[in-house]
Amino acid sequence: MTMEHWQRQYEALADSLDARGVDVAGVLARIKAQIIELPSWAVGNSGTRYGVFRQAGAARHIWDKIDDCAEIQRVVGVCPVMASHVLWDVTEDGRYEPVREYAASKGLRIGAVHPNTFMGQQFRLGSVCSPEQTTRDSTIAHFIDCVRITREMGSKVIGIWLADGTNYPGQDHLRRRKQRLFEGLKALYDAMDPDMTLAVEYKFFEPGFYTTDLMDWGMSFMMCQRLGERAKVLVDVGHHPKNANIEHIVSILLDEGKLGGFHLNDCKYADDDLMAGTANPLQLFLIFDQLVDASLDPATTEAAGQVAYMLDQSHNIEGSIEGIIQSVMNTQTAYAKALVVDRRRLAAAQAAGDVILANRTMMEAFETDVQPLLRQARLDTGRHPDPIIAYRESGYAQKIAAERAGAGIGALGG
Ligand code: RM4
Ligand code: MN
Ligand code: MN
Repeated sequence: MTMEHWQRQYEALADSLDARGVDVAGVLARIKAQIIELPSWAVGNSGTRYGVFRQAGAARHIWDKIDDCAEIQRVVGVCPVMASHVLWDVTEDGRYEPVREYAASKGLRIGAVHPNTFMGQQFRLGSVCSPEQTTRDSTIAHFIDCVRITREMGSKVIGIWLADGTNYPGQDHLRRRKQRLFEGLKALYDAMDPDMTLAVEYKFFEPGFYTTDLMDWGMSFMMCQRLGERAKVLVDVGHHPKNANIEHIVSILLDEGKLGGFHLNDCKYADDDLMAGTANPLQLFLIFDQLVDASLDPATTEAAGQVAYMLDQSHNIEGSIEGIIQSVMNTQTAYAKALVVDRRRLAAAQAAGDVILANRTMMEAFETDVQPLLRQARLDTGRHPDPIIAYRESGYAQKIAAERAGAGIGALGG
């Protein structure tokens, strides 16, 4: 495709959106201003519990991860932030400041910092919910250390996911576990700097198969309410029972000012961690529709503006870097479609009880090909209109495959 062809496509789309009453310049500006955090843990090798398919050039350590994230940002332009998992992103000599500095030298800052309380032997029965006092104490010590790490990384957000749960009825006392959960989270919350935010992630099962201590948004929400204003719910798209209405959850959290952020990915069955927007693009669009709607309502503009968007996925068969780029693009697509909803027509249809027209208005936006808009946003910022092509043409994959030959770390990835 030629530049002229892209230009014509953009002009045709802009005309039809204009006729729909969409402020095209405003939409373009919002597409360019979107920020999606890259998951440091997704660029290394990852796998399933059955095995790991090693990728040529997979990141071996934190420096490679930063290089890879910087390369992704070079082609997409909306990801100047790298989210971090503390245990996997430390330097060889146990430091974090050099991580921030090296990232900054590559044009990246560190986003949400994720403590790790699921990989040590002591966590067999849980972390803060464990019946063992020593495990609870050492978890809290790790939490407090994470506040220091977050500071050293120059971040203001801690994203917490706990693997706590039980496998069998009777294994532990459920109300006691709930009480321990609050105590542990409170210790973390109280240790945070006043300008830090805690994002509390939930997941309905796994690794616990009978109970999970932070099992759903209600549980996260309740903990956050009790903790205070700077504690908010983190929604990982893949952490719900099948067919849960995530956009409805999102709307309620936005209205309560309690939506902290997202872990974006997609799933067919459970916590599959597939590329965002691949299994259920309609769902991703409907989630972004709620976010855009809230951003336009003065009552929720601020709450919507504070939401952090992170990718949390793992690339088992596709190349990690391309998988992440594709997820970014799919997320941009969902956002752009939400931005072109004819909200005046929708509001009128809702008020008139016109169910058909209301739903058609939504579907009209979902079915709009927004790629010309996204390409234009990239061209305007000096980028190739197709980040995957830009990446493939750069020779970066060949370069890292040659440079990193031989070794590969087994990063797990959420
Ligand atoms: C969990 C959850 C967390 C991620 C871990 C590794 O399922 O998604 O966000 O950090 O996996
Ligand atoms: Mn997650
Ligand atoms: Mn997960």
